[in-house]
Amino acid sequence: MADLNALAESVIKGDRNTAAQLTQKALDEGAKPKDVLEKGLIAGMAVVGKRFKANEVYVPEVLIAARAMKAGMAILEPKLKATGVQPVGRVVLGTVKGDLHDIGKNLVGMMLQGAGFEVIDIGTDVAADKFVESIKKSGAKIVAMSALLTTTMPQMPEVIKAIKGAGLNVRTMIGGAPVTQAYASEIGADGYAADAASAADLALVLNK
Ligand code: B1M
Repeated sequence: MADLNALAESVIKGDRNTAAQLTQKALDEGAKPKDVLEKGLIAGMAVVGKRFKANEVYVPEVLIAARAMKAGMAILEPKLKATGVQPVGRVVLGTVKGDLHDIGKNLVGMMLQGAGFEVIDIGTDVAADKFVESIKKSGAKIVAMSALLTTTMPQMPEVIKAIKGAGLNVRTMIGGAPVTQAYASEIGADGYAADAASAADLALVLNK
């Protein structure tokens, strides 16, 4: 029997070599790719997300855990595709126009992947029309925007306006250090999350 708890533990510890080895071993032993993903890699990342939210671990530990998860994902992904396992949803993620900060956005992306989403990361300094183009191209149902500057926050309602103008039916979520729930409500975003782990939880709710 494949030891998926040990795989989850290797992600929590950020041990990428063990995560890769245990992913391969689980597949060799006949574990279903979906179980390896959900009970191994995602389960591990969920624990890291909870600890991050509770300030029990910090950004470096999350980055190292995400690296271990990615090492396992690299082995698992072809098998998932071959067995037709679908991601739980698809999210377009970017930092808004004029803003080059990407550390928080990247963490959000990792947590979203850790929760089973396919993430289309369109980078930093992203104009409203590029968000719209990416939603159309990918068919994503959620758009996640990050802003770290008070001067770039006003780009968020611009993106929402462009999405509505294009007649797209997507849920919008926002975050970043200067962003608040009050601001999300003011601009008509569907959700706000204060940190990367909460962003993944929120996306799961918006995805329903
Ligand atoms: Co800049 N910077 N920076 N900077 N920078 C800040 C943000 C600032 C607060 C520093 C300060 O003055 N005290 C300040 C903004 C002030 C303001 O607007 N109120 C500032 C400034 C002014 C600037 C420049 C204008 C400086 C200059 O050139 N004069 C310039 C702007 C460049 C631009 O974007 N156009 C600039 C440049 C830079 C660097 C390039 C040097 C570098 C960015 C490197 C990079 O990202 N690749 C940088 C950095 C590193 C910072 C600080 C020090 C750290 C930001 C960070 O990465 N934090 C920052 C000061 C600070 O925060 N202490 C600062 C760690 C990261 C994990 O946290 O991004 O908040 P954060 O993400 C969190 C949450 O916010 C949330 O989850 C994450 C993890 O839990 N979250 C989301 C983020 N996005 C989310 C999306 C969601 C949900 C949650 O849903 C979609």
